[in-house]
This record gives sequence, C-alpha cells and structure tokens, in this order.
Amino acid sequence: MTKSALQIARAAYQPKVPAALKGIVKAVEGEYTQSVADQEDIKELFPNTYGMPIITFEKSNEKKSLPAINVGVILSGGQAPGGHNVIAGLFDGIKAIHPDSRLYGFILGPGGLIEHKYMELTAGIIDAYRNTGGFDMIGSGRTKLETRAQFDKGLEILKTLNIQALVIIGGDDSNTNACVLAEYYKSIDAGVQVIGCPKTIDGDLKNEQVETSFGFDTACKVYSEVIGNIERDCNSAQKYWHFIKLMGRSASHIALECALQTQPNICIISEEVEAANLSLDDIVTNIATIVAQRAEAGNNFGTVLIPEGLIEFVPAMKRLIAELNDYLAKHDAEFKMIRKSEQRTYIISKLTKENSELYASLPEGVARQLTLDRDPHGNVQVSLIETEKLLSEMVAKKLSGWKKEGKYNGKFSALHHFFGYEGRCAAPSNYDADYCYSLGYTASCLVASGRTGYMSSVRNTTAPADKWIAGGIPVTMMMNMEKRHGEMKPVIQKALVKLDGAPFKTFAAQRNEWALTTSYVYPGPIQYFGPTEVCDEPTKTLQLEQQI
Ligand code: FBP
Repeated sequence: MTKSALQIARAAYQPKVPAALKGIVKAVEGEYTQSVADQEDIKELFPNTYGMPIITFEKSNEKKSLPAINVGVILSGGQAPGGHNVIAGLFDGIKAIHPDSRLYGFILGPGGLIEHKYMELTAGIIDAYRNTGGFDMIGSGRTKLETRAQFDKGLEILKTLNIQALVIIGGDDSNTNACVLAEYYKSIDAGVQVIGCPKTIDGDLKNEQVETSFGFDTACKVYSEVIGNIERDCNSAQKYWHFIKLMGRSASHIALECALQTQPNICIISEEVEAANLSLDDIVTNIATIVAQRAEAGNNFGTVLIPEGLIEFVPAMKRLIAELNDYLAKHDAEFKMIRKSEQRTYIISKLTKENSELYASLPEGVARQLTLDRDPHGNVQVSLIETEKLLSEMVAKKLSGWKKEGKYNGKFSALHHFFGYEGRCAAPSNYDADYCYSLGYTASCLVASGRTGYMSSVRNTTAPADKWIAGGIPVTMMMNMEKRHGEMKPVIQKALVKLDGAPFKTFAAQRNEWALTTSYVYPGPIQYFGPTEVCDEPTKTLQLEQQI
C-alpha cells in the first residue's frame, strides 16, 4: 500500500501517556457512586453493576504476574479520529500484562460479535494503523446490541475464542448498551467483562470524570481550518454569505468550538434556541437582521455556523419530531405501505393539530427528510436534513420582503456547506493520538483489575500528558431514564452545551462584535510536528471548561 510522507512520519509517533501508566499500576478505589438521576430505577435495572466505585490507576512497586488474557474489541457508531490508537493502546496494555495475551477485533461494529465475524489483531496489523485516522482496521457499524438473543449469540464466539473481556468503543448509546451487556454477563456468570470507551466527534459524551470524548479535538480542528479558509475567501471577494452546517447530531459543541476558533459573524447554538423558545422564524429574523446591518456598512458577506441538530431544538419542531417518532415507531409498516406521493398528506392527517399545521408548512424536502428511517437507536438522521439551505432560503425571502418595505438595500448571495464526514476520519491530532492511546491502555488496566461495567477515563488532559489521570468510571453513574422509541429506557445522559458554562459565555460575550465587524481567525491545518503550543493545544472548549 502506498503511504504519504506524513503517514510514514506519523507511524513513528510515540503517544504521550500519563506517568502512572508507564510501569506497574494499581487500582485505587474512590467513592461509591450513584446514577445522575432516577437512582431507584437504574439500581433496579442494574443490580450487579450499580453503585461501584470510581477507579484511579496509580504507580505501584508491587510486581504481579498475571496470566495471558484474550480480549475482544468493537468499534461502534460514527467514525472518530483516534479509534486506531485506542486499539493500539489496548493491544500494548494486554501485551504488557502478558506477552501471550491476544486481541480480537469484531468486524464492522457490534454486528461482528453477533455474526461471529472477527480477526485476530497481531502486532503487524496494529503497527500499520498506529496514529492513523479512520476505523478501517476492523470497521464500524450501528447495530444496536440490546436483546438477550444477541448477547447469547455473542457469548458463543467469546467462549470459542476464550475471550475474557470485551472493549466497546462508542458513543453514549453504545456505552449504554455496553453496560447492559456487562450487567447481563455478570448476572449469568458468563465470565466476560465489558469495558466502554468514550468516542464521538459530537463531544456530547462527557461529565465530571469523562472530560471529553475522543475525536472531538481533531474533527473541530479540521472543520475550523476549512471554516477559516472560507472566511478568508469570503473576506477576499466580499460577495457571499456562507451557510455552514456542522456535524453534531444533537448537541452544538462542535459549532461552538469552531466558533471559538474562527470567530464567524453568526453561530447558532441549538441549546440556546431551545431555552429561549425560539421559532424557526425567530432564528431567520435574527440572521436577516445581521445580514441587513452588515449590508448597511457595505458588507454584503459573512459566515453563519449552523449545528446539525438545530431542527430538533426548535421547541415546536421538537414536539413535532417527538410525535412523529412515536407515531412511526408504532405504525412503521403501515407508513411504508403508503405511496411516496401520498406520505405527506397521510402524516398531516395523523398528527395533532399544532404538529400537523407545522408539518404542512415545511418545505417538501425537509418534511420528507423528517419521516426517513430512524437510525437503529431511534434518532432522526439529522445529517440528511439540509438546515443550511432551509435557513438561507428563509433569510432570502425575509430580506426580499424587507427590500419591498424599504428596510433593506443590500445584496444577498448564499453558498452552502456541510462539514461532517470530512473530519471524522482525519489523522488524529497529537491530543487525540495521546488521549486515545491512553484510553485504550487504561481499558487494559481495567480488564486486568477484573472490572466490568466501567468506562475507561483519562482526566486532567489540559495539563501535560505526564500529569493525566487514568482510571475507570462505572457506566451506571452516568445514566438516567429517557423516552426512546416511545418507551422509558436507561441511557447515558447526553451532555448538551451548558448556557451557564464558560465556553458558551465566552462566545456570547463576543458574538455581537463578531457579527458586525470582520474578526475572523484562521486556525490553519492541524500541526503534527513543531512546538508544543502549536501541536498539543487542546480545544478551546476544554481549556475554558477546565479553567473554572
Ligand atoms: P456517533 O455519535 O456514533 O459518534 O456519530 C456521530 C455522527 O458523526 C453525528 O455527528 C452524525 O449526525 C452521525 O454520526 C451521522 O451518522 P452516519 O455516520 O450513520 O451517517
């Protein structure tokens, strides 16, 4: 396989790790834990894995000889830069436990476990993927591991391969399912531990112990580089408004981080839209007002960042989507029988008055996108909804109305972009390369200390890597009960943008200035070699969150 010069140089990069992971480690138990909410329900659902203590790994002088161990690994859900380094860290960790330990990768996500598709990950394979982006070493998938039949089928292959622990690298839903699996295997004494790892570019799997999910750092840096380039182009020609949608199914962390890095004229934060109970028209009026103000100063150009999940945070849209989700979950087969041309009328006739009216008012394309198949976790596939076009069309309409009324006299020409897939498989930044390797290595320590139902955690990551703190967090600690597919389920609480948090407050304090002036910042490409302040800088979000 031909490799680029950067790939070759990057293969030799040695990830930085917490000092505690450099030799023999011991597991130190901290406080016993409770779930973030709905404690009684979660405790009842997870009798074997509820309330366990937080674990921290510390240096030890005590030499222990442990037997070889076989471990399985699964990449679950959307790609995120650094996944290969989690596997490399896990591999090196289990080899440090015993050189005869073996690592098996299940192919194309959780489906590989159920379908018994796997490969042994040998040193040669691992070495070829160190510090690379993508999940292509074993592939990923979105099959939801949730039924006993699936768990039992998985156990067959785990037993055949004599696998004693399974590491599931995924987002909030996949880690929730990892915990359900850990609970089940423990309840039947299956002899298989299950450990999770926090992955998602969306950045919404975080809490006090899990500072960030891996991939967020790299993805935001890739998007910010391109947004900066667009801003510079925009300021050079001064003739376009760029509407840029950014990935992040639900939370607006990516949009907010990119705004902090690039200082665009407008950035919408879904969580604020919801809290302020804004309608689609309010959002459009706000954007059009800034366009008109800039036009008055002769600036008929600008950049607007739009979080992918926006549509679900507009309260009226949220109510509509919730009813659609419930309705489609119950009447999926019936809906699929309806001819495409009649689906819109069918849906309008089935919804309550308010939702039916809103649905009827939506442009055809957006209405159709809202009824497309949900992903296996019941989520609307927001990446398919062209919010950037919806908003710019509505802004254009409003401006032409204002023009007729003599309130606006500028030019409005819009271009559209969607950045998502472009950043999910990028070569991990130093931060993600180091963080991921450490997460994988920590997972091996959790396995060695006999834990199950834990998520690998590495904290204090705004400090130099030497001072990072490695440990494990009981997954039940992050759970609460939420409605999914019309039923209450235990799930890891999603971390949305906090409106009283430092990242949002920093943005909010400057956005009016950014709107009217042209204060763009051009972050440039990720740097892999060079001074540490250029190569190892964590995201602005993390820096601001950790300052408090
Ligand atoms: P995960 O939560 O599984 O990490 O996926 C995140 C994400 O990249 C979202 O930002 C996006 O909405 C979604 O995946 C796209 O899904 P798909 O990869 O199936 O197109």
